[in-house]
Amino acid sequence: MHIKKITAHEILASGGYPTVEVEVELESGTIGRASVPYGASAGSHEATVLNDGDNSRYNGNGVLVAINNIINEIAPKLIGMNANNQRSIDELMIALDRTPNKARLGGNAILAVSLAVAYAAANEKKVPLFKHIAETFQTGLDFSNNPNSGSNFDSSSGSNYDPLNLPSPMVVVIEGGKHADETTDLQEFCITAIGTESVKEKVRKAIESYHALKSILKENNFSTNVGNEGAFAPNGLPSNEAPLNYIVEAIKKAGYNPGTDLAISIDAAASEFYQDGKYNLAIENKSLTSQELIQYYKNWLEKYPIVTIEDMLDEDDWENWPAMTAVAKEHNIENIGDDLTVTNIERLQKAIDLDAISAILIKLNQIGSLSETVDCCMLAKKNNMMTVVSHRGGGETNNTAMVDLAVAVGSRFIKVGPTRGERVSKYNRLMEIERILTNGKV
Ligand code: 2PG
Ligand code: MG
Repeated sequence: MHIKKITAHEILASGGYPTVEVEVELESGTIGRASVPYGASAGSHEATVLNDGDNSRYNGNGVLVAINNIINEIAPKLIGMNANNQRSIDELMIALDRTPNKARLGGNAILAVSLAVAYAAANEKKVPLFKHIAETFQTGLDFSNNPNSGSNFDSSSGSNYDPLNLPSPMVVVIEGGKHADETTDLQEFCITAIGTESVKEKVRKAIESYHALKSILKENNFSTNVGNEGAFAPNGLPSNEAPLNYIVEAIKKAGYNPGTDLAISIDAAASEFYQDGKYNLAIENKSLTSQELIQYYKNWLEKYPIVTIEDMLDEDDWENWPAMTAVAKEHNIENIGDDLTVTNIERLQKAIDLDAISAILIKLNQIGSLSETVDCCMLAKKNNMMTVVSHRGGGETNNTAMVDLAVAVGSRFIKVGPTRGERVSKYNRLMEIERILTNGKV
């Protein structure tokens, strides 16, 4: 399990800019490889994505400095360490960085190494990444084989874990905000699977509804071009509420029940339209205070089958978040923090203390190491808080570590777009994990 060699290089992410990919080789010859994403509407309290700032390459967005940091600073310290000691390795990199937000070595550099180490260790153990994460951090989920089980999904699964507990798809179907031009002020409208069937069926129902939405948008003369996350990004919608109507219609058109099979999730990403104490809803020509905005949302919660809301207020509007959570609770839905909490245990603890949220979005690159991400998930779990593991809007890669993480910590949902290779790779991995668990080859 000892690390022999670490290599790093630039690859392109879905946004067309470079990101970091790392390969970790063990003494045995086993290799672990990982790449990391970057956000478009990144919260200002996130770990740093270290870009070169050299305008002669990729408009300054190269990541050669991060790569040099891996080769010259991180690798020499990690060679010879046991890849199974994930926490020590992550702690060593954090100490080497010496900044609170991984600004010196780069959150992108540290996370890519952190994940490549985890893949190498999992590969050496010949177990899937989700099982390795669950064992390493003792997340409380038991994916070990059950020798007496059959392979029929409906009777008993191949492991001690019930695949019906796998995370469900939260599929972004309409996107606006910073993810697409001239669309809604709010960033994301999702079709979220809330039924009790297998992941494979949930994916099918949600994606069929996405296709139904395409025909509905076309009928209403909207473009069905897609944005960053592979969701529709129609220009000229009359209001931020319009997508909610179309989504309900689409779910019905696909033959499902809004509110029982499939429901709606919203991510406002409100920091992006907040300025000097006001929330500016440009397409409606409105400028609202926090209290007015909460009332505006409340009206939707009464009318539509919404099950989760996310970042409905600015990332530093702490004093108004508890009121939003209270409204969510009245409607029996979850209020998720994303830019507010940035997968950071200190911000999560503050949110818990203030009753500012009831659930948390998790993104590995917001905090920048596997150990810290799992710690955040476990703190949420300890407080009976749902976790939702998410893709990034700016640039994703085909790496699927976020899915294995979601399974390992028992997340309720994964939030991912419905089309584009780097998005469907996540759903394909989730369905693969379902097959692995069902067939008992964990
Ligand atoms: C979000 C994400 C992902 P971004 O706000 O939840 O959908 O967007 O990666 O741009 O921050
Ligand atoms: Mg968000």
